[in-house]
Amino acid sequence: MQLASLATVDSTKAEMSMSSGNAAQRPRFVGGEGYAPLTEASVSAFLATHRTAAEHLGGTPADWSVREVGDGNLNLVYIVKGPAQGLVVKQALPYVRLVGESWPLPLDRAYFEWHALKLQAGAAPRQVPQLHGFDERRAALIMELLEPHVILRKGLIAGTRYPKLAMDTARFAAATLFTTSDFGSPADLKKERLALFSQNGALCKITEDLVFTDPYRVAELNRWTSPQLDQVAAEFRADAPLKVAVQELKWAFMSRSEALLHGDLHTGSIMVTPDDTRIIDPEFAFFGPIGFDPGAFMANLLLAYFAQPGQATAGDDRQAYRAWILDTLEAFWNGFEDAFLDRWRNDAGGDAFVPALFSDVAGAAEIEAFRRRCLSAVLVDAAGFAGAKMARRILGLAHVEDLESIADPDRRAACERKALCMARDLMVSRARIGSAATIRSWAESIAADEAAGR
Ligand code: SR1
Ligand code: MG
Repeated sequence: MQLASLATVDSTKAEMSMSSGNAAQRPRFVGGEGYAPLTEASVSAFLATHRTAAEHLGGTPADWSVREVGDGNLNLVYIVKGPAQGLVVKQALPYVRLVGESWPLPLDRAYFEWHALKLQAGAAPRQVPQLHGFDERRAALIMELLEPHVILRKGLIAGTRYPKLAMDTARFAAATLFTTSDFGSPADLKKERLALFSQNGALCKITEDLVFTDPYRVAELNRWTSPQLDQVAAEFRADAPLKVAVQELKWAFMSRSEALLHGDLHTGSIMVTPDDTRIIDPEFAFFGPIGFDPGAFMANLLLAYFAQPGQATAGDDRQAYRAWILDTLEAFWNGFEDAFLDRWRNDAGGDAFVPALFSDVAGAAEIEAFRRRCLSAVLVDAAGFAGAKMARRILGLAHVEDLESIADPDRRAACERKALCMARDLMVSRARIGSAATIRSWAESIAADEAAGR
């Protein structure tokens, strides 16, 4: 297949299958002639060239309204509405939007996001946005407009409960991680996918630097609530056991290609209503340790939890809501474990742990015990990754609105100190975690500890 010759790819003829045998080729489709950042003025003309998208919108380009709504760190995001329906155009910029053109970033990430979305749609069809097309020259995905969904992080700041969130996210994570692992995929397919997503290295490097390294050294782009957190930031940089723990986690992230990760499963990558949960933005997708995605989700629930005192008002102290966040964390982990084990017991299509080897009574008992040990180890990993993901949002470059929206710096720093205390415990003491209830009890005891916030 000549990737460079495909100017546009409608989802209806997305012929680049994951098993086409071309996975090891370096994609050559982005950044060449024809790429330019879209603007509100140019999006309609762009979509007019995409038959599927144009039909979806209805009417003519003159009838379409366009609004740029991207509030993430990397891309342009346009909402386009036509007389019939709406859609979203997400376009990669050739640099990190948060920082500017001084930090170049490959447009290829849109290609990996497109492939990841297709794989995720196969594993968890109701939980990703529908793809309408992919324009490789412009590094732009055309997708379903999720309405009336909101970004989960904003819902957590507003104090909204989402009854389906825990189980939907658990099922998404279990389905995508299991089916792409050696438990769920034949070895040749796993390796083919691994070869493809290994090329998303620039996005991995962001995580390697910003999550696992920069918060533990002096780095130009680091920032924190200062002067309130100056002391604790210095303590993190001097904390040898913590630095070993976080580098051990980094090594796991870099070397353990266990399953296709979403790679950035924070609460800004989830769109919700009380009845529906959709996972968006898998541009950081690559093969890594299974615990990384569950850890990212739990980290961001914990950040929301520790931010709640900063969101409290005279009429709502947020205590009940905080408890709901921890209920969600526990239900998520337990749901993930159950769903992953269920698939492993009943749908083991991979080449690792061949079911026929364990068909007798003794074998069945032994493999079941192994499966449970394996999920316990994934929880320990997830807890460690959660700690690393929390600390980077307080001491590193990219922060989260949960905490940033707390205007009073003393109040914000009190929340952040407790979150950092939790983050450190999760990394350094993760081997002691036997269940999600342990994570809950650690969070509750740090939240109740006046000294931890000082
Ligand atoms: C420079 S990019 C900063 C962060 O934004 C993304 O959401 C990822 O989490 C990344 O680390
Ligand atoms: Mg994102």
